[in-house]
Amino acid sequence: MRKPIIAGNWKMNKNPQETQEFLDGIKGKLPAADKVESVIAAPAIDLTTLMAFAKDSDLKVAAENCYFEDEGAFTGETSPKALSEMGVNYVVIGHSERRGYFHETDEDINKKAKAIFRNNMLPIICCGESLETREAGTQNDWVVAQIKAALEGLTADQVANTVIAYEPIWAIGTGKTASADQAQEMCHVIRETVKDLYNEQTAENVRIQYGGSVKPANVKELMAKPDIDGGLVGGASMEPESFLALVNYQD
Ligand code: G2H
Repeated sequence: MRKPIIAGNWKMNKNPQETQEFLDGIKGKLPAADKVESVIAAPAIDLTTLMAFAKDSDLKVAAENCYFEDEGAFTGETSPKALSEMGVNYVVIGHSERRGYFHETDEDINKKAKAIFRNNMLPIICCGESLETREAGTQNDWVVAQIKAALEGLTADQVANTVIAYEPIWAIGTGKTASADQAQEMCHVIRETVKDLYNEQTAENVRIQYGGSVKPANVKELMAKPDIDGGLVGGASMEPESFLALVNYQD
């Protein structure tokens, strides 16, 4: 039985003070950790504030990126080792904004996934096709190739603990959500890919999120789909009330 995982992705928004205000708003209102995993992925400058809150609550914390080396002369990068030492649980990698604006490659993402496991954290690996690819009808091949490249060399045990986020680029921040059926279809393709690469048990355990204009109004329908285990949510995760409505979608 896979545990649902709803993760906010704040992108490059909120400073530490705004982070604290958000946390004051969700205090005592998260679902029990055995029901739903509630995660916030935040800019590196906000992680200390989030970790201070997380130690006494059911909130899990994600970084939005890290480098694939543990330390060294890499000015401006974030060390996965340091994130792990802070107690950070997850790192989001391969978001389409990082692939697009910062030229992150499948190879970088694979190296980052390995660095995250090496440092005892778990990756949330994003994948997804552009509108052009969807209109050409080649979205399944595109996403399967991204998944194969990202998981290259990972063990079955590691993949069973990985979170994969399917985010069609045409649905990100556009208000255009993929229909629940479109999202389910691709999440199923991803699970079948994991089964082909590893085995049935690994495919049963890997958790797959949908991301792209998820909001309180559509979260229930998406979460009812058999291969959708969670959401990666940008815009609708920014305010306490909306984030709480998402993580408490079962109520
Ligand atoms: C997709 C998503 C968060 P939004 O990027 O990962 O953002 O929910 O605003 O579409």
